Amino acid sequence: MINSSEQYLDALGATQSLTAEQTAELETKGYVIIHNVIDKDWLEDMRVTFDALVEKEGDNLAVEHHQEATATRIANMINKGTVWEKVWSHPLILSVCRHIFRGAFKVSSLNGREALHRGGHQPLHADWKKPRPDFPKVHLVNSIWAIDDLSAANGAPRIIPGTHHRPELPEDVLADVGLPHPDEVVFEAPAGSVMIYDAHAWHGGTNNTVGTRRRVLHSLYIDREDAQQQDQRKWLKPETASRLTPAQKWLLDVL
Ligand SMILES: O=C(O)CCC(=O)C(=O)O
Repeated sequence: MINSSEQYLDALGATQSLTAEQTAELETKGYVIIHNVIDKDWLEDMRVTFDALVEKEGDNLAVEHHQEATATRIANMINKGTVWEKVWSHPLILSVCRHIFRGAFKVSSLNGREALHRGGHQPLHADWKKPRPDFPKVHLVNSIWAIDDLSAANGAPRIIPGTHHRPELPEDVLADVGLPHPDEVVFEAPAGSVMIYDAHAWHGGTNNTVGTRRRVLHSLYIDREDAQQQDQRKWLKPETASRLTPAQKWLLDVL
């Protein structure tokens, strides 16, 4: 019988070794980019399901979390299609999370986002906004999944390498968090790539100046002691729960 975090993570396949280069990048930059995580058929399934949700939910999109004026958002995706289950419980992503957290974690939320034409710019921010008396403990790890090709022109996310080592929030130290940052790196990558990052690092969406499709997923993980962005005990539908393994339920903290 499984009864420890380590055993659940093993059962989820979070046992993959990171390369020395990935380990070094996570330490120095705070993020790593992995290509070809999503294959062609899975991508197609994601695109169709993403667009069907947008069509179906209309004005109610992302009411479970928050709406954004110039970007389409979908929240609570854990309950919105089997195609997403391989995302939030992906063994490689969980292996990277295990490395970054160095302790037990759980899913915080799974959301979708698409910067609309001439929209999508966000201030630089860290996903964890609370004080950090326990710095440098990691509370949040995020992964951005490219469903479409991401480019600087179509609003790919930017991230400032090394800022995961800073205890301050960008708004506390930068004169204007809306401006380009001299050190920023834009996550330009082909569809199917995933950027995993320590979500204390400063980052944000950029403007989609050309209007090409730019759908992404945000699969967010949090220290097991912290509160999920999307309380899975409240939101998990019986229909979703019926498909999940005990280890997946542990990862959602609904066991
Ligand atoms: O999708 C992106 O470009 C990043 C979005 C982001 O950082 C956020 O919504 O908090």
